[in-house]
Amino acid sequence: MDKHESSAPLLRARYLRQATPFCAGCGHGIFINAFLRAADEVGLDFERTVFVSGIGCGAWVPSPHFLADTLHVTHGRAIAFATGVKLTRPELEVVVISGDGDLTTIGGNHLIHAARRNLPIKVFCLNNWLFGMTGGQVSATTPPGAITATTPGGNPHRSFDLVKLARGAGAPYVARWPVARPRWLRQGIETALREPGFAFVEVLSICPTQYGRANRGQWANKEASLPWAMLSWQEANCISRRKAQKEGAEGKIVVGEWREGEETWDV
Ligand SMILES: Cc1ncc(C[n+]2csc(CCOP(=O)(O)OP(=O)(O)O)c2C)c(N)n1
Ligand code: SF4
Ligand SMILES: [Mg+2]
Repeated sequence: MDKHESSAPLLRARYLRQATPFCAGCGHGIFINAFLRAADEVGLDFERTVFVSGIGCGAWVPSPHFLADTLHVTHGRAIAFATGVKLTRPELEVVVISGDGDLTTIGGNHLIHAARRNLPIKVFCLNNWLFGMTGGQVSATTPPGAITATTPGGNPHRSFDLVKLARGAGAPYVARWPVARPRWLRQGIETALREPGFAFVEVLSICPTQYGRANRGQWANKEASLPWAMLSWQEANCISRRKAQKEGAEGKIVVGEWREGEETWDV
């Protein structure tokens, strides 16, 4: 048995104020599980940590659920508020947890400048490929061709590669992990929490309710429930960086971590 498994009730009592409101099968719930285990493992002191989030389902992860000081701020401005907290109280850990719409669409400008300045905060972006909370509208990370409430004929635009975006803006540590691989995710969160500088982690989440239903044809496993079909798709379509370097990554999503100073950032 995983050494963390037996401590689930303890972790809940120690770190959660109340039950979370997510739809059944939402990937954000898997993230919470992984995050709390990682935080416990690295000894993140919730008394000395400020969690900041914007608006959206992803933004509901820390606030009001975590037993810590949480700022639930204006949509798109989580990193702006986090910047203020870190500058005025540098001794505190500042952790931003929010969605792709919040951090990379309306709030993209704050993200690139925090990366450029190497602001010592941790940013976890829950990327479910659209605006989940507000009814499933297109975001900057919606894949081309995907059906959303505002792109019923398929998204005509390209999407951001968040790893390349954050890296291009100067982030010294960038990672991408899928919720379909909770162990990788947990270990990746641990590493990010230990980083001294700006750390950006793209969490490939899933939104069965909005994205999953609108794009039913994409999920190969037609017999499975939607969350399960989406997780199976994610598992089958993500490839570790190490494996991709040996085998190539054609058509796959490369997951892993990227550090400043490496020779190549391509894969
Ligand atoms: C200034 C402003 N514009 C728009 C909204 C409406 N709004 C609330 S959450 C949201 C998008 C959330 O998407 P994301 O951050 O990806 O989170 P998800 O729900 O997908 O987890 C939007 C557009 C708002 N609250 N404030
Ligand atoms: S709408 Fe989507 S992102 Fe929001 S709680 Fe439901 S499944 Fe999760
Ligand atoms: Mg989203």
